[in-house]
Parts: sequence; C-alpha cells; structure tokens
Amino acid sequence: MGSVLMEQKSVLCASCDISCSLTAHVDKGRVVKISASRNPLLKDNICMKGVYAPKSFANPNRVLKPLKRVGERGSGKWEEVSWDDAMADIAKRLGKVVDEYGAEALAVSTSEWNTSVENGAGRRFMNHLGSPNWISGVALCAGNTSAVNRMVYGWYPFSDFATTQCILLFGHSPTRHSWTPIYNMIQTAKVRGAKIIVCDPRKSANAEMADHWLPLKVGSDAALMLGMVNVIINENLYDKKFIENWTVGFEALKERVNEYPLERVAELTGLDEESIRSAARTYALAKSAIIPWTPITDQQRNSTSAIRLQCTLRALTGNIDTPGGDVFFEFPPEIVNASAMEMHEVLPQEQKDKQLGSDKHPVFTYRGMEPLKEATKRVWGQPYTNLVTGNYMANPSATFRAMAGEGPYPVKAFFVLGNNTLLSFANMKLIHKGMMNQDLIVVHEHFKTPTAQLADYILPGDSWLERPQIWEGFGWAGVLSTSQKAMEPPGECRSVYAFWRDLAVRMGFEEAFPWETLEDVLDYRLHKTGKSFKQFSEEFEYKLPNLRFRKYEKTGFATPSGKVELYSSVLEGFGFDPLPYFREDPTPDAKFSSKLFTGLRENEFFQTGGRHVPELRKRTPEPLTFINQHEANKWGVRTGEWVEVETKIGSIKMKVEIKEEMPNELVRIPHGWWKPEMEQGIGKLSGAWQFSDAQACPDDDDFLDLEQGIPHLKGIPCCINKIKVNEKELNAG
Ligand SMILES: Nc1nc2c(c(=O)[nH]1)N[C@H]1C(S)=C(S)[C@@H](COP(=O)(O)OP(=O)(O)OC[C@H]3O[C@@H](n4cnc5c(=O)[nH]c(N)nc54)[C@H](O)[C@@H]3O)O[C@H]1N2
Ligand SMILES: Nc1nc2c(c(=O)[nH]1)N[C@H]1C(S)=C(S)[C@@H](COP(=O)(O)OP(=O)(O)OC[C@H]3O[C@@H](n4cnc5c(=O)[nH]c(N)nc54)[C@H](O)[C@@H]3O)O[C@H]1N2
Ligand code: SF4
Ligand SMILES: [Mo]
Repeated sequence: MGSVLMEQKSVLCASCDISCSLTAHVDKGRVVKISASRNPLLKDNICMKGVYAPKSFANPNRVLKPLKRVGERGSGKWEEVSWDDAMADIAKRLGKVVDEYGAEALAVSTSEWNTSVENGAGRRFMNHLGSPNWISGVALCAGNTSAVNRMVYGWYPFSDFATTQCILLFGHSPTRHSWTPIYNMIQTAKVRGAKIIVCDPRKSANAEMADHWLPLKVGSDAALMLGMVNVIINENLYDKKFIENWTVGFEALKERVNEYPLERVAELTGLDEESIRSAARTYALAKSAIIPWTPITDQQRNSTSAIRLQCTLRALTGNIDTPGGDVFFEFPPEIVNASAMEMHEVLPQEQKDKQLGSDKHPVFTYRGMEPLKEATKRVWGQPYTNLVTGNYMANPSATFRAMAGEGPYPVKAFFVLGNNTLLSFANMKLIHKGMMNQDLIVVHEHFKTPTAQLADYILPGDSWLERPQIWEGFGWAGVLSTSQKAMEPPGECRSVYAFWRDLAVRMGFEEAFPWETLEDVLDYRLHKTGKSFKQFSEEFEYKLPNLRFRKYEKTGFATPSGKVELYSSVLEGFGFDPLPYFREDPTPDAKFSSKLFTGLRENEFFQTGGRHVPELRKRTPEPLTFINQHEANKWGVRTGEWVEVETKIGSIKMKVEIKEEMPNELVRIPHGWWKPEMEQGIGKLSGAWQFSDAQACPDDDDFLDLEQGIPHLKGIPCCINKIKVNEKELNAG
C-alpha cells in the first residue's frame, strides 16, 4: 500500500561502474527501496549491490562531516571541521606546495564512477592549475584498453551484443550479480543462437555453455591470439577487401604471426592445436562477431599486445563498425561531452611533457596520444577525446614512486576522489610510502577506508541517490542517460563538483567554473537541447544513438595513416615493437611454483567497497582463495583453513575454498579486502596489511607491461603456506 503512494525517481546506479537505470522509491524524503527500471527493456538489470545501496549509504560509519587529522598522519584521530575551514586550509596548503614544487606536485587519484559524475571538473581544475598527474582505476580497467584501441583504429568500439552471431570472450565472466546487463546480453545472444567462444583457464559458467572452451594458461592470451591470427591469415579466412582498402601492415603482420606456428602457440598456452584452429575458424567464419572488452587483458604484462591483437582480429574479419560487430559510437550530440568539459587544451605543453611515466610507458599519456591528435580532430571533431577517461593519464606506478621521493621530481599533494588507492593498484608498500611522504592528502569519500585513514582531510561525499547526473557511457557505449536526485545528501555530504569548484574559486580561477552548482553545470551541458536538466531527465531516462555503421568510409580512421594500423606507426615512433608479440614470463624462484590471479569478483561487494553492509557481508564474511583439490594436496591444505598466499613481494591471509572448476597450479585471490570493523590507523589500516591483494602484486619491470606500464595481475608466481590463526586475534588487529 505504502509503495503505491511513494514518489519514484529514475536513477543511475553507481554502486559499480556500469550505471544501470533503476527506480528509487522515496518516502518522507528518504529512499527506502530500490527496484528495477520502469522501462521494460531494462527491467532485468539490477543486482544485489544496487538493491542494498540505500542500506549501504545509511550505514552509521558513513562520514557525514569534514574531518581534519589531529596528531600524526595515520594516528586515527580526527576532529570535525566546517567545510569552509577545511577548504580554506586545503587551498592554502595546496598553494604552498605549488609555489615550492610546481603545479605538477599535485597528483589526483580517482575511479570510474567518479569521472562519470564530475562533469570533467577534476581534469578542468588540474589543467588550469597546471598538473598533468591524474591517475585512476581505469588504468587497469577499460581506460587503458581504449587508449590502445585508439592507436590501432582511432576509436574505442563497443560490442553490438543485440544482433551478433558470435562472441569471443577472454576471461571476462559477468554473472547475475556482476555486471548484470552484460551478463544478460551474453545470455540473450546465446539463446538467440550466437556462437560462444570462451578463453579461460577456469571452467567458468560461460565456459560451461560455450561452443568452444579454450582453457589457456593464465596470462597467455596474447600468445593464443597470435595463433588465431596465424590460422585466419594462413587459411585465407580474412576479409580481403577490408584488409586491402582499410589497413596498413598486413604483410608485416603475416610475417610476425608466422613466427608463432600453432605448435609453438600450443606450448605457450597449454592448449592443443586443434582447439585453437577450430575456435579461430568459428570466429572468422561467423557472419558477424564481437570481442567484448575484457578487463583480463587490461591487467597482463603483455596487455598492449593482447589488446592490439583483439583489434587485429576485429579488423581481419571486417567486424569493425558493422551491425553485429564492434561499433564506434559517437559522442551524444545533445550534450557538451565530458572530454570537452575537461579543457585539455589549456594545459601548457611543457606541463604535459612532465606527466609521470610518459617517458618510459607512453601509451595512455598525453605523449602517447599526441600523434593521434590531428586525426582525431579531423574524424571526431575535437582534438581531445578522453574515452573512458583513460587517454591522458599519468602512469600509476611512476606517480607512486615520485610521491615516495624516488624522482624524477617531488609530488607532495595527493587528492583522492572515491578511490581506495592503497588497495587499488600494485605494490601497496610503495603506495603507502608515497602517501606517508605527502604534505597534504585530501580524500573525498563515504567511509574511512584504509586510504582515507592516511589523509589530512576526509571530505564527506554525496552518493548516487543524492545527486543529479548525466551519463554519456564513458564516450564509449553510445548511450545518454540521466539520473534524478532522489533525496538530499545526509549531514554535510557534498558532490565532487562542489569540491572542485570551491577549490578553483579559492585558487583564483573562478572564471573557469562559471557554474555555481551541480544543477547549473548539468543545465549548461544540455544547453544545445534547449531544455534544462530537470526537463530533459523527466523526458529521457536513456537515449540510444542514431546507429550509423562504417562511418570510416566517409572519414577514414582517426590514425596517422587514416587506416587501421596493424603495424603501429605510433608505437614505432616511441621505439616499441610496431607489431604484437608475446613476452614470456620470467623464470620464478622454485619456491613459487603456482600462479595467482586477482579477480573473480564477489557478488556482494564492488571492488574494495561494501564490506560494511551486514546483509551482504554475511554471505562472504572472509576473503577466500580458490584452488582445486590437486593444488590443496600440493600445499597440504584443506577447505576452510587459513593460509598465506605469498609472492616475491608480500603475503596475504585468506581462507581456502576448494573449487573443482580451477585448473592445476592456479590460485585465485580476491581483490580489495579490508575489514571496516577492524582497528584503524597506521600499522593496522583495518586489516588491509593482512588481506589486501595489492600487497602481493609486484610492479617491477618484469611485471609491468612495456608500453603502458600497467601491472600484471593475471599470473603472478606464488606459493601457499598453511598458517595457524586464532580468528579472534586476527580480526582484532
Ligand atoms: N591490486 C588490484 N588493483 C586493482 C584491481 C585488482 O583486481 N587488484 N582491479 C582494478 C579494477 S578492475 C578496477 S575497476 C579498479 C577500481 O578502482 P575503484 O573504482 O577506485 O574501486 P573501489 O575499490 O570501488 O573504490 C571506490 C571508492 O569510492 C568510494 N565511493 C563510492 N561511491 C562514492 C561517491 O559517490 N562519492 C565518494 N566521494 N566516494 C564514493 C567507495 O567508498 C570506495 O572506497 O581497481 C583496479 N585495481
Ligand atoms: N559483484 C561484482 N561485480 C563486479 C565487480 C565487483 O567488484 N563485484 N567489479 C566489476 C569490475 S570493475 C570489473 S573490471 C569486472 C571484472 O569481471 P570479469 O571481467 O568477469 O573478471 P573476473 O570476475 O575478475 O573474472 C576473471 C575471469 O577471468 C579468468 N581468468 C583469470 N586469469 C585469466 C587469464 O590470464 N586469461 C584469461 N583468458 N582468463 C583469465 C578467471 O578464471 C575468471 O573466470 O567485474 C565487474 N563486476
Ligand atoms: S550491476 Fe548492480 S551495482 Fe552495477 S550498476 Fe547495475 S545494479 Fe548497480
Ligand atoms: Mo574494473
């Protein structure tokens, strides 16, 4: 009865990064329930994290007022201060850092959800201040893939799941409660009769239903694809017209893949030759085919080659910008897009040149994107197109080294906006060292995460139920959606836009932020429609683009040659191998005779978040490592026992769960564990030192991809040590 009377708002969920359209039910000014979208097309896109979001945001541990550190950094002691006092002090201290070390001494770390809601404000601020040192979770997730895709064919395609005849998946295994819309699209395609090819060392649910399952060795995706390309070229299965008219470097590519005969590929991947051949044929002969983006190849030491090979497979089969293929969506024409809002053109070249890591690992930095700038302007209408916000980033590892005082110049102020930096990259000890060496750390958050525990200020952030938003599908997925504000933020929680604007005013560049409120900036972004945000969001929950295929026939591709660069002039210009290759793993210490991967997301939590919601936590109370019985026997451990998973740089504690779907020698460790109920502050960090996977992930040269410098999270040599723990003591500190 009550719910009939309740007000309903259309909202976009940001409890993960995929922005499902949902309905918020509001009673007496508070969201009391979340249900699926009222739009019948979107009704199945909701998971338990979305359902529990109001509970998560109403948690008593949520930070509701600005907190200022008292005592030493990480002492765990805070005092409440007013926003005005906090911002005045932050501006003063940032000014001092900039005066002493230059604007590049400010680094900012953030994540997917945030960059979709801040309307370009963070980069706009940094570009006016003069700092290029922006890092993000997208360096390990889609942002880096978009940069590599742009090097090959000038844009980042999104898959046409709706009509495709074939889906080739690398690891990527969405479930009912993990990226639900993608899961639904794969299931629907399967029921429709699309062929499914799954490359995954583990017998995942997708592998179970696949037409081809290729259980490759962890981290060997690039090798497998070199073999598939070899088959497609040598069996003449490629689209000759497309190759002739629209690509450069085919002959060189052919020569390269001939260095990878199936016999060699079988050895590198652990697969049999016939299964590779047969999967390659199915993919190439399908009337249409997609290779959906996968984070698995974003996080490997051969990441750049693996992503390029995915692009290569699409090109060889002509499945680029075609119905049922991988499609280049345009920026929604109705709005001022986020890339334009960011104003990269105002950051002087000499500051761009200072971007950390761009000398050694240029791919997703300003330097890496520079050779594409003219072509991008010609084809896509503007020189800076920051797809998935991953195209003009500093390198995370290089940034942490600079923060830690290891050069090339000091970084002394660090702002974190909704990212759990300590846990969200490789080499947690280095990140910790870098944070301890800062003059100023500001964290905009909901909770006192391990990262926030090291801050000078924790600023209370609003949530997706408490703010209006435009979503443009990261400039990638071809949708334009809106989210209505369903309730007022509790306490003194504020938006990230409010933070950046306030700081810009105090730092003396108010003219770059003429919009006083978040609502004002949304109205501005929609001004071309002649509608206010309020009107627009009442009319459009979401808006699909006008589908136009093979746009390249009119404009060419946005690369230096105007064609798909199978042989990359851009990488060649930076002194890298212009063709894809496979770099074999270094020989590990004999002690580390298994390999771990981080991932296989938990249904209940998003990344490092969510452990504070009792209803969800009780479903997975502890971090679990998955191994099979063979592996358990090898290490002498049993299900339910506590172990330490150790790599050459660290070890983490977790409980064993035997899963027969895991292959021999492979260990799954979950990402992002800390326990909000445990003791806070330095030395403890709420269990992060004991449970966070970032402790065990190395970031030395052997474990970084050469071109992008992102860490290898899929195949780190490890061992398992049985340990005795008193669970009570363990959970105490
Ligand atoms: N070691 C290691 N690192 C990884 C990965 C891994 O497997 N291992 N995975 C990578 C991947 S795939 C990704 S996508 C990234 C994810 O990196 P992030 O997107 O940074 O992931 P989260 O851990 O969810 O951290 C987000 C933080 O934002 C806060 N937050 C959420 N909503 C809001 C809001 O509205 N306002 C404010 N102010 N704060 C908010 C949450 O409380 C949480 O602490 O991490 C990557 N890094
Ligand atoms: N509930 C929930 N859902 C989420 C998230 C969450 O935190 N919670 N996070 C979201 C985010 S940001 C991301 S990026 C996605 C990640 O989600 P997915 O892309 O589905 O990746 P994982 O869940 O990490 O699953 C990893 C899969 O890859 C396989 N695999 C491991 N190593 C390799 C390898 O080297 N090669 C290949 N081919 N396969 C390998 C594993 O066996 C496993 O099946 O999940 C999203 N969905
Ligand atoms: S999959 Fe779940 S958490 Fe992610 S946006 Fe959809 S409802 Fe929210
Ligand atoms: Mo991700």
